[in-house]
Amino acid sequence: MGREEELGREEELGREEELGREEELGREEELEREEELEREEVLEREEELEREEELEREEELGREEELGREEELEREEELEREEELGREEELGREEELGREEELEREEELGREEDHDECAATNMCLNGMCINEDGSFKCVCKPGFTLNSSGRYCTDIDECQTPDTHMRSTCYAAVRRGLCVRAFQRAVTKSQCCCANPDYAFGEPCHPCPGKHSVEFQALCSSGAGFSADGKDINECALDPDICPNGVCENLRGSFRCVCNSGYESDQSGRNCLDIDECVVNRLLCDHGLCRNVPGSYSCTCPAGYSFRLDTETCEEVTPGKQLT
Ligand SMILES: [Ca+2]
Ligand SMILES: [Ca+2]
Repeated sequence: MGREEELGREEELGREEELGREEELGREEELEREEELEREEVLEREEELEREEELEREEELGREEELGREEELEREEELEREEELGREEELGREEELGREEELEREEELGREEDHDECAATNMCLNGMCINEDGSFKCVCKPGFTLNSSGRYCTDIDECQTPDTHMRSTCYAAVRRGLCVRAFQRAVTKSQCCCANPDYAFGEPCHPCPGKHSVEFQALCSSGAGFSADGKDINECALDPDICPNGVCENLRGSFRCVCNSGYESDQSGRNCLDIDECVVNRLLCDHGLCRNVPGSYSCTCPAGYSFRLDTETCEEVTPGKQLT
């Protein structure tokens, strides 16, 4: 009896102890789990912080880029504003000039109020009205021409007129598409091209219109050798090197070359050609060897002969004669 009770109690105690241990174990496990959770949470929070920092960094970079772009835009806008101001200023200046011109015209008109013609509004437009006894005269501004009525000036369409007051460079020739031998004096197109259609004119330069072209006829209405205003072109002044081996002589509508000795002019009279003395005079350098040289000739006499200037021949050297 006593033993059974004791056994029962022991069993109970054992069970209780076991339960207590189990409970303790459970609590420990729970604690471990909690700790792990805490660790995980911390890690998660750290990761989140890192991500946030990265985002912030990215945002900042973005902002900086945006600022850079904004600055660029601002700079561009400023440049545009400056350009516009420049344009406005220019326009303003032009307007002012225009106003000044108008005032000048008005003053001019005002001064001659007592004389009727020039006082009329728009009289001698684009020009200057000059009062004369019982009459008047319009003097046009450059680039304008008097209208057939004589009462005002109209703009000259330079594109329609073959020659203008514009002066530029005249070139002696065009070689392989390049204008060569520029003349020093600036001339008008007709002063250049009507002198010689082989010339070239302008900057950039263009070959002159061909001799038989419509353009040439329009440009050189007075004919070759004359400028558009009908005046003779001084070819010698235009091209100082026009007569190599000669002297240029200006002629009305033309020119000619007066050749140096040893040269003769060709049929055109505009070129000086070397004379081949050896061919012209077969007796030249008799007994010797004649050699033509530009502007002259030379004689080579054989041994025992010497050149005599008076006869232009090689003569046998005789000791007796040499002494005399
Ligand atoms: Ca001439
Ligand atoms: Ca010669």
